[in-house]
Amino acid sequence: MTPEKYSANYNNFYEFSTSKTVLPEAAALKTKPWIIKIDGLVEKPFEIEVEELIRKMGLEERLYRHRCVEAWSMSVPWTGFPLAKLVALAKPASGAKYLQMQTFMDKAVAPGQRSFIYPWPYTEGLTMAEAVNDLAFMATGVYGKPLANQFGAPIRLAVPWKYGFKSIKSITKISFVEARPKTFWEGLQSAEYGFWANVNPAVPHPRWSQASERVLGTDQRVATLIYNGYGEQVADLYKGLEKERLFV
Ligand SMILES: Nc1nc2c(c(=O)[nH]1)N[C@H]1C(S)=C(S)[C@@H](COP(=O)(O)O)O[C@H]1N2
Ligand SMILES: [Mo]
Repeated sequence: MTPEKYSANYNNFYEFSTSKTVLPEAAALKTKPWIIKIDGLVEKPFEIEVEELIRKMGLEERLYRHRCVEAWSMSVPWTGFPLAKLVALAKPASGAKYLQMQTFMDKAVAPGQRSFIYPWPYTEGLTMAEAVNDLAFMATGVYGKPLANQFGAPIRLAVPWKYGFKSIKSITKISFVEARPKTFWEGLQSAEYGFWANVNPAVPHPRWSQASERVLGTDQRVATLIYNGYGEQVADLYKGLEKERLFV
């Protein structure tokens, strides 16, 4: 949904971001219990209910910049835990090179999934090195409250140095795999939304510039920063990968 539609319905981001304000389109999603499956190249595949996972992982808060591929941005105060902790819990085998994440598939809950044009369910992926970087975050809340359904309840990814579409919502499965997984948008339109999708002002989207961004809630456009300003923490992840399309 576009920021314009949100702001037409709600006074501010705080109001629509809290659990009190579930959008009618997202109300049918039942998040209790919520089972997450961990499988693939791990010591032993398992399933875990999200409340139990949160008890094991603990919660912390992170204020992250969020940069949409469509050139708008905002800051988001997430609650959650580093993805690295979940990777440690999963005990991946040495052959595991990537994480593939998947959301639920339920056409009654998400009528958009009835469309055959899209390769539902939504999937995303990260390299193991990206997943264990301290910035990669599993969010369970925002603005100090549990995520509202429309924001990816009960658990979603936040990778702030990448364009927002990488941050898959309502995760039900994480598979540790050897080959690079095909992501949802890559399958549809790889020229515009690739696997890496790192923020870079110097690499335009095929249909618009990424040089600057509109800051939601203000009239400002500001210059976009490489890796969305997180280069010090993540630039090293891409050494030796210069031949890849790192910024689309
Ligand atoms: N599970 C899931 N996560 C997802 C998506 C999706 O379709 N399903 N879409 C992605 C894209 S392309 C965008 S723009 C945002 C949309 O988030 P919004 O509905 O809060 O605007 O979620 C991202 N994460
Ligand atoms: Mo999107």
